[in-house]
Amino acid sequence: MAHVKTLAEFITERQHEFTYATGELSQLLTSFRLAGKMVNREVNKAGLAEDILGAQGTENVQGEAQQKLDVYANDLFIRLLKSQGMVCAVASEENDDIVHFDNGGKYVVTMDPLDGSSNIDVNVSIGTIFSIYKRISTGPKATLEDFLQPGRAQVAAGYIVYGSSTMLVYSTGHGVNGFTLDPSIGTFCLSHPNMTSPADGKIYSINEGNWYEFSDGVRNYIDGCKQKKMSARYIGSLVADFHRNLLKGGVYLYPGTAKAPKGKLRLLYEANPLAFLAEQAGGKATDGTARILDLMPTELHQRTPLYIGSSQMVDAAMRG
Ligand code: AFP
Repeated sequence: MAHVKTLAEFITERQHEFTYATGELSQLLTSFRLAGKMVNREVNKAGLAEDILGAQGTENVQGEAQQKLDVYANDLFIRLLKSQGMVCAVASEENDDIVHFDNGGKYVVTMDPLDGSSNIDVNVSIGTIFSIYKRISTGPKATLEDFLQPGRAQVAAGYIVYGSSTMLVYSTGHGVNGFTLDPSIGTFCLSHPNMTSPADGKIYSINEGNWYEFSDGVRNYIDGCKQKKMSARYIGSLVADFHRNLLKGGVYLYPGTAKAPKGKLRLLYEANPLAFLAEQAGGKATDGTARILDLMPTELHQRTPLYIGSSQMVDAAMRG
């Protein structure tokens, strides 16, 4: 039987590619690896456990109802990141403010611990998205500036998709690799080495329910997709939509609308990490005008329009 490479082995083997101290990356990723497995366990039994499934009764900073699994995943990722000492502070989509550990750690993390959580109750794929940045500030406490770095400064980014199988996909700026969780041994195994985004594709993903709010350019592009008989695929879980398009070739659009010119998605927790991965796979990510990774964030929970996926399709969508 051919030897299957585990995520732990792969990280150790490739840690020389990480720009900073050897060993730090493996410690950083260990939290995501472990938390991902634990969230996966809870997601898989969500239908059985009444105390996990369903709304928590609180709202997050975006004013969205928090599902119980959101809260579980957020607490778990924060606890594990705190325990390994490399991370000084975390900004999460689920928390109003930065969560400080005051430990002088060299890195900060931004994350969406459970993206697409309105899909939990209906058994549809959801995901975790994360970014790791080197701190700019020194001293025991991280600052807001540590988090307001442009996306091109990410030292690593990744996502976990909890779908028909659970996968962890990440990049440290040297390509993108994907690992599938083998539930029989509880280990992520290298299943998708050197993932590359097809330059073109046949799938477009957009919430067409917002049609009357879209600009003429966006409507023109969608009309063109229909004339070419392309396939419309939209899960409403960004990680799952992005993952499918990365494998098959496609474009995901969440443009600004008349009511919400900056769209819905968050720059720090969703757009930047996925833009980093898209570019590392040879794809593209823009806000309709500018490269996502060059945007200068001004606030933690900033929103941005997002055009992401196969490079030729992103270009065509921008032309309108
Ligand atoms: P939820 O976490 O509230 O389900 O939002 C998911 C999400 O941020 C992203 O994963 C989806 O692609 C997008 O919102 C869907 O938004 P619409 O429901 O407006 O299409």
